[in-house]
Amino acid sequence: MRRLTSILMLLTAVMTVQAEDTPLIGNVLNRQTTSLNGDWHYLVDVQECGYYGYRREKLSYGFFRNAKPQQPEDLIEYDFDKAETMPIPSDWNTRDQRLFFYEGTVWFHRSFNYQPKAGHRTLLYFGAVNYEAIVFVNGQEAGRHVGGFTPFNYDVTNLLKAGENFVTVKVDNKRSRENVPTLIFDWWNYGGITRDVLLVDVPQTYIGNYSLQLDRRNPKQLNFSLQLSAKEANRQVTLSIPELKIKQMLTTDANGHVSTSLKVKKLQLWSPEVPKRYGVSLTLGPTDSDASDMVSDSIGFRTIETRGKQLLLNGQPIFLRGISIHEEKPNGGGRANGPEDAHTLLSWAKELGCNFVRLAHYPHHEYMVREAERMGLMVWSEIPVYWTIAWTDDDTFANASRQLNDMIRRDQNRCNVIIWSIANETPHGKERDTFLSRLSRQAHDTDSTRLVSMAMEVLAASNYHNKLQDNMNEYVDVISFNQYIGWYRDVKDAAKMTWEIPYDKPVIVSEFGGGAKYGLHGAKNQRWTEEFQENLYRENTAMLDKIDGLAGTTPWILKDFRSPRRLLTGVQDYYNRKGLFSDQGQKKKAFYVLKEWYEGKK
Ligand code: GCB
Repeated sequence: MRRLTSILMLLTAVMTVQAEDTPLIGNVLNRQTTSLNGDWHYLVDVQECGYYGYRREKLSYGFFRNAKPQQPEDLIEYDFDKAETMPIPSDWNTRDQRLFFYEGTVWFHRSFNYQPKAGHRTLLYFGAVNYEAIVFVNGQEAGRHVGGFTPFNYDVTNLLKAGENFVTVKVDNKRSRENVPTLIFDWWNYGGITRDVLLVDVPQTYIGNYSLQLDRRNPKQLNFSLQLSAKEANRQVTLSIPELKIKQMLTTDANGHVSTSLKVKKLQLWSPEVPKRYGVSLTLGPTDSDASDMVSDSIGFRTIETRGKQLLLNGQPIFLRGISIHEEKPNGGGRANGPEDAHTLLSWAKELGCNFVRLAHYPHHEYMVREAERMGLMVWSEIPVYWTIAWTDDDTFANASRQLNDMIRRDQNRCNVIIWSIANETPHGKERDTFLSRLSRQAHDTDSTRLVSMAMEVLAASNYHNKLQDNMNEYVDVISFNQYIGWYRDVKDAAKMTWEIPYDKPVIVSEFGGGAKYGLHGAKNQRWTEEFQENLYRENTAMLDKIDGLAGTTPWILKDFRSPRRLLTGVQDYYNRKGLFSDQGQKKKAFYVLKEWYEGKK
């Protein structure tokens, strides 16, 4: 063993340049990028022998070195070039039958050609990797990231060389009690590099991220701020919005930061009916030099606020005709990851009459939010603080907090996002309250132009009277709760139910629903039939109409989705069947009940 170690260490001795943990670049889709999507080689490493030695010591000559035999007698027990390939982005569970239930480590590897540009830097960007990613470039660690649904990037300039380069990613989706989400959750734990991989070409100092928003209280004022990637003073930043005849020159302060407020006279606000966005361009001077940077965006403006139990969009009361959606491909399952998937799923929501979608239970890919914005759909975006998190673990909190931050930072210029949700169905208790109130404060501090909510539970009803009581009520702007009358409780109860939400805030019923297998027909009291689900929707919508202050609903759920908790053979077959569409995209009868109810809410 020792001999092998030394041979390999010699073989693979490379420089020890470390890449830095680089703050998330904003609006990556409109930067100068080269896609690294496509076929990547992969190796399934059940015991992580590419990373740990036989005494579980960390190897300095692991698979990330991409070693090749140099002499005929050399022993190297892996070869990425001969390994099978998988298209990226994707999930391994639906790409390789052997990996359907697999939770563990898979190595991904590809090579690419690169020519450095003088005075430029290169970021390596991942839209998402589930769950833990350790990223290596040319055998050197660029960084590691936890959390399966948020983007991250590393400045890899110093790790790259002219010509052939390789990137290797150790992806591990093992669940653990301390993770976010934790050990149990009702969706498939799809593993892999599930979103785009990009090389981003930026100047030495570049536009890091920025925010352009309508002032929360004053619809005649735009607030703008921008942060450079470095603390460089006296750089000129130009903000222009040609359609509004705005061209504003600003100079960065010692932190490489600019901010300003602009008065606007006539602004067409974004709304589901008219999802207007304005072309915006940002330039970092001096222009016509290698140091300049330019980013364009298209940004909409709206206000969202509450008044008592009312929700106001652009100052007008609005009812959120919503639906919950998991990030799965519209026809056939697997992780959704592109603009086409987004368009199909959101078209179904539009057909249902929706003006709102709840992207459950984690931040969805960026195309989804952008496509929803284009199509006039408001968005609830959420982090996977789901069921029972390790409330007292500092690392767990740091992880959740980082996911919240990155979710907000990625989408802060998407005006259709109106609600950041910090949790789903969490158990009452002091420790939970501390954890969640910190997250709520963080969301408010990071972004004052949106509302904060979380999906709560009504614990028990006595004499059919449901009273929502949750200490978190004071930390959220919108009260939301899930309830399953007709599914986890008798449907006949619905008509008798009364609801008391003792808080002067708008109310969203963030989940209700029941399962049906598409094509299974029978009496309305026969579980799993489309008629059962149809009746459940009838009873529930009638009941919801009696909730005082109801400002919207997001029934559970648009489409059947894979879940390891749904084992009933012949009916569930590892699918949660509460979709209004089947996993193959066929409409069930309940779809029409909800559509009709939403017609009446317009
Ligand atoms: C819930 C959860 C959701 C589940 C759903 C169900 O309350 O929030 O993630 O999938 O119930 O189907 O039981």
